[in-house]
Amino acid sequence: MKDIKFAPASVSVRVGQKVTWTNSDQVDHNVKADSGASFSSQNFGSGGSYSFTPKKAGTIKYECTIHPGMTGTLTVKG
Ligand SMILES: [Cu+2]
Repeated sequence: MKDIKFAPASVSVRVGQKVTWTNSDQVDHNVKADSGASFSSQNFGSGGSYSFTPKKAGTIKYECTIHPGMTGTLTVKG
């Protein structure tokens, strides 16, 4: 998370591979799944992070609910 964006905004991982979002901005962010999974982090500040490990293949769309348009896509391959 950098410059009020997910960087990179698209990432591919394998089932069981842990994904960690780290906040490199000076403002709070969060991570909330919109489709394809169900997770929602607390807000966290600079240097904070949140991790999620996908259990099944598919496409997960997620966002930061604080910042409109701050969205990302996680492609999970089996
Ligand atoms: Cu944000």
